[in-house]
Amino acid sequence: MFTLKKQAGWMFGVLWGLGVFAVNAFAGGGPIATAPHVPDPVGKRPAKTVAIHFEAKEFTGPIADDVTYDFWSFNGTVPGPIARVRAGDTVEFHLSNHKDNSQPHNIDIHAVNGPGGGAAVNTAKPGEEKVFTWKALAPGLYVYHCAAGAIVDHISNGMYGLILVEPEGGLPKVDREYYVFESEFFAEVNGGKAEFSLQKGLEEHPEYVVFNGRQGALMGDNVLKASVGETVRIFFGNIGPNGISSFHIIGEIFDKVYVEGAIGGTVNRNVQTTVVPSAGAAIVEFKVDVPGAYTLVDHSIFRVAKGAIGQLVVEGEEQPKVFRAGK
Ligand SMILES: [Cu+2]
Repeated sequence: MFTLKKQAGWMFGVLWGLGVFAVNAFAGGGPIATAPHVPDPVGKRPAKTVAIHFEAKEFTGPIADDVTYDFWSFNGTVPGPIARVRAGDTVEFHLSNHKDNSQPHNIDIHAVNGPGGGAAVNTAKPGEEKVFTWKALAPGLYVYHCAAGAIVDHISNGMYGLILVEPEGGLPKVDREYYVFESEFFAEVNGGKAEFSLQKGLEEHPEYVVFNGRQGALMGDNVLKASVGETVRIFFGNIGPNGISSFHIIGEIFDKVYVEGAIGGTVNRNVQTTVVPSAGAAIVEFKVDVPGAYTLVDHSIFRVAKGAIGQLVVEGEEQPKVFRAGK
């Protein structure tokens, strides 16, 4: 979570000028952030009109150590940003398609009530911008994705992410929030280059299954962090495109799971592993009681070897009444 909102005016200008606005909580003028970060809570503000700006961007980047992939993305990251609005907001959504791209792109937002989740009216050719306006009627955590062309290649190449529609009054306060997104990549790998394979998609044999767009995105210097006693909320999405995720954190129990990302429906308590369907989401919350490294996995455990692993490192004093070696 960020405290940028209060100082956003001048700070945005300064950081942008310095070229270090990597977190881009407000890049493009909307309430968005780049994984694993999450925009500030909407909280108790009244409903209003919110402008969100996405840009379809094709780029080449790492998918694993020493292996690159030609990604298609929203805003140049995989997954795309997480956007945050509240129920009752009217969203003026701008989708531009970078002029250097090879493909038309659009966006199907699962939070939208309307044809194609918006995709029926927002397909943009390279160099074009499309705008559509929709009202967020139902709170929840929703997937968005590109649905242009044959769809499968646009989804498989990285065009997806999450939008959170908060309920009126906001979600309960927590200490930390993170954005984690699981996806499969179907590829033939040759000489440091992974190339999309339609055949592997049809066979449902992913070469990579990753959190936040590449192997190692949540490992090493990029682990998630928390302190003993804090409550952590993870906004978790899974695109598939084929696989159902069995999201689990080794050594933790989810105190609360907003099942299938629904807000206002069932909240399950004391959950070990939660099922997240293709193009679905879940919100999990848990208090971290004991210091140490906690490993995020898709517990369809062979997928760990394909990249479905990350870590949350918890710092603080040992809590021997909760956990200790020996008697
Ligand atoms: Cu696309």
